[in-house]
Amino acid sequence: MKLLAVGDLHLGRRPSRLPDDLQERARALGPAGAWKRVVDAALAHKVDVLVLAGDVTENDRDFFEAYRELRQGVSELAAAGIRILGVAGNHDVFMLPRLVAEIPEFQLLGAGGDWEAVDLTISGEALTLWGWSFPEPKVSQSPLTGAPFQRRGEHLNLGVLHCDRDQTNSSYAPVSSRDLAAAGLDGWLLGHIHKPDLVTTNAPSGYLGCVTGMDPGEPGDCGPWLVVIEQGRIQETVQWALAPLRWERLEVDLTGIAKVEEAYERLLDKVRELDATLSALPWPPEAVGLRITLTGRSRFGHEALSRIEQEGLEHIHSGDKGAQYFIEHLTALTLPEIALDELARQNDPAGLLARRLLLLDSPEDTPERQALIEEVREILEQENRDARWGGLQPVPPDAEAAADWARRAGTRLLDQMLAQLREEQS
Ligand SMILES: [Mn+2]
Repeated sequence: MKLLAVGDLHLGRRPSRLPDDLQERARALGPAGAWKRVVDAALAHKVDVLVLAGDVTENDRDFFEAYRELRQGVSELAAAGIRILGVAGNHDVFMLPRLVAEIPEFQLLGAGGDWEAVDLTISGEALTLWGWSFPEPKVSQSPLTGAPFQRRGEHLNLGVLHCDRDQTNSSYAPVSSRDLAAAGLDGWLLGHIHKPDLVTTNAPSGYLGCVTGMDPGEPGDCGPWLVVIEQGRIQETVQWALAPLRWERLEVDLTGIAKVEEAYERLLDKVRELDATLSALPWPPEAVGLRITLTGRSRFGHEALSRIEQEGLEHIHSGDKGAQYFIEHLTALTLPEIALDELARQNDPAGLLARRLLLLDSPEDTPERQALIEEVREILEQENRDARWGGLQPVPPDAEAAADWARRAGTRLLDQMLAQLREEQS
């Protein structure tokens, strides 16, 4: 039996951080395009069952858009004899039951927050799926409390749940890893967190993750998980990384470049290298957003950054399979070529800055370092208290985050100072 487990789809949501020239393809790169890829892959690989772990739709608005897309895919799957089951998450509490009422091929599990078990027997394999759906958008109690898992049958039993794991005070169905393990089922297919866990055959329990790149901060593979059941047990689990939009982080080391143009060449080499890997995947992405950091020791750090920005970030490379690569974010963390120790002996602003940068790399219990970091945290916290960021509920920086921030800001400033000095000298 082939079961395809699909995590957070969020139909109706548009991917964020897309450049202007990809805006017209936002639908194809977002959840709608990802869902189409899921349906096509499920048909091509002849899966038997498709399970959705909640947050299938983004919210109660955009009903018709999400409805049309879901309806289309479900009809195609159902026509091929594929069973479709799912639970509601915190995003689609009202939407999913409404959709399901109109799409009878889609079976909602555990409506209203009552655990439900469904027995499936397909090509000689028996499986019981346990599901629970959000009864309202916020649930502060663990749905595992009082769940009737003691009624489990002899054959394979898997749970499908949208929940917040190991977040005791969460309003999104908090459950503990320990309770999940103690529930007595053979595995858990979880929704809610967009970063996938490794769901292995030994421990087939974890977050399925989102189906296309939702957050530039979460790079790497996204897509549903195939679970192969044979002779009453899970034989194989594999993630189908079929996301049309993918986020990646790239580090480009500028050490040793002789002129600023070489920075762009090095960047393109890195992108080509990445594309060689990605275009060889079974489902190459259509667009790849890059978070790029320029590193190494070079006096061209700052200049390279503005040069790359001038060249344009929107479309830097077309891959072998036509994937479009764009830059989502670019930072220069290059260090000046001049040795800091040497510079630190100077009695000028550059020397003072160099001494402070060296201080950041001294042992953590150095009193001068601690004082410097306190000063930095004070500045960052003042910025956090600024009303403009109020809606984001900024987290106060810890000592290492403050040191990191100071290192970046200081390095950038030193880069600029040295460039200025060189200009004055020439
Ligand atoms: Mn959720």
